[in-house]
Amino acid sequence: MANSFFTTSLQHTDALIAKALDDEAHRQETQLELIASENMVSRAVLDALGHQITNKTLEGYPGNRFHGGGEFMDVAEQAAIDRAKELFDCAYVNVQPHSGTQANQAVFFALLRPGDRILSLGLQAGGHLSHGAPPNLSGRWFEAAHYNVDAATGRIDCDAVERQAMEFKPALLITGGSAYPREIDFQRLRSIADKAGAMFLVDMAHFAGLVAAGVHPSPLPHADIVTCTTTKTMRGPRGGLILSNNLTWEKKLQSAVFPGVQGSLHSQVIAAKAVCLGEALQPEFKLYGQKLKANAVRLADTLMQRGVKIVSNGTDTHIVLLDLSTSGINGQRAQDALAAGHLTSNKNPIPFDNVKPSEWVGLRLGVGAVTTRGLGEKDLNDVGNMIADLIEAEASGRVEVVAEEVASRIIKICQRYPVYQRLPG
Ligand code: DSN
Repeated sequence: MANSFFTTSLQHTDALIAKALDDEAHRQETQLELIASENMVSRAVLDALGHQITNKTLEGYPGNRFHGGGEFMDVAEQAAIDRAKELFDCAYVNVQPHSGTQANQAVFFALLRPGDRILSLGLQAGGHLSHGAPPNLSGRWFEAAHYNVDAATGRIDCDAVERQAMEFKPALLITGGSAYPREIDFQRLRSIADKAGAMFLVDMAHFAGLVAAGVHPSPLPHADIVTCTTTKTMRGPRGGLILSNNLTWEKKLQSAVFPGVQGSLHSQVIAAKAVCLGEALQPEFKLYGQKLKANAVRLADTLMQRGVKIVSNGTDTHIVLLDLSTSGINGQRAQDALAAGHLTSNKNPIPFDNVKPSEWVGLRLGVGAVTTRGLGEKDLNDVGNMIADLIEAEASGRVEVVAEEVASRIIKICQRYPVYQRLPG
C-alpha cells in the first residue's frame, strides 16, 4: 500500500501554505511583472526544481564527492558546467553558488584577504550591496570605495574611475550591479585595473542573458572573473555562477565555493541550472534576447515621449530606470500607483539620490518577465503609456480612477499572454 507521506499533495496537508502558493500563482498570472531582477522560468525548469533529486546530499565536485550515490547528480552538474562553458565561451565554470551574492563572496574568499581594498560602482549609481556596501559582509571585511556615474550622462565615467583607481590602488576592481542600464566598457576598465595593479571582476547578474543571447558584449575576454545569477535575464532558477577564462584561478575558486563559503549542493537547483543553460543554447534564446532589448528601448522611448525622465536617457539592457525627481512623486508612491494598476515594480535610488529608501526618487523597471511572457513592442508602448498615466494621476491625486481602468486593461493583456495556467499535477 502506498505510504501517504509520499503521495498526499500539499493541498491536502497544509492549507495555509497551499493557499499562499495558489494566491502567488494567481498574482503572477494577473499582474505584469516589471521588477528587473525577475523573470518567468519554463515548465521544464519548474519540473527540475520540484524533483526528488532535492533529497540528495552531496559535497565536492562531479567525480570527487564526499558522499555516495552521486552518479546521477554528477550527470546534471557536469551538464550544467559544460553548457555554461559553451554558452559563455569560457574555460572555467562553477555552478554551485546558491546566489549571486554567494558567488561574489567566493570570489572575494579566493582572491582577497580581510582589509584588502575593493573599488566598485556605488549603490546609487546602480551597483550592488555585495560589492562592498557598508551593511554587507563585503563592506565590513574589506576597505571599499565606490565610483560614480557622470552626472550629465548617467554613464560610468571611466576617466574618473581611472583617477580614483590610481589613487586608491584597489586589490580588486568590480563593475556591474543591479540598476545600471547601459553597456559597460569592459576593455577600458580592464586596462585601468592593470594600470592600478588590481584584479578585475565583472558581476553580470542582470545582463547575463543578453550576453548569452549575443546581444550584449561579453565581459569574459576582459575580466579575471565573471559572476552572475541564473535568475533575471537568464530566466532560470535562483542561484549563481562563477566563470573565468583565466585558469590560474581555478583551484582557488573551486575551494573557495566548497568548502570555503558553502556546504552541500542545492541539487535540485543545479539540475534546474543545467536545464536553463540548455534552453539558453537554443536558437529561440537569441530571439528572446533581441526582443528583450527592443522591448526595453520601446518602453524607455514611450515614457520619455510622455515626459518621464529616464536615467541616461535610455537603455542598452532590459532595465529602464525612471527619474521621478521632477514628477511630484517619489519612487514609493510610483511603485504603489503601478501596483494598483496590476504592474509590479520597485522603488530604487537613482545616481546622487543620497536619501533614505522611503524617499528615493527612482523607479526601476525591467522587461525580462513580460518578454518571456510574449509581450512585444506594441504592448510595451501601451504599458509605457499606462505607466505615464498612473504617475500623472498619482501626482494629481486622482490615481484610484486611473488605476482601476489600467488594471482592467492589464488583466486583459495578461489573459492574452497566459503563463502556467495552474500547472496540472
Ligand atoms: N539585486 C537584487 C535586484 O537586482 O533586485 C536581487 O537580485
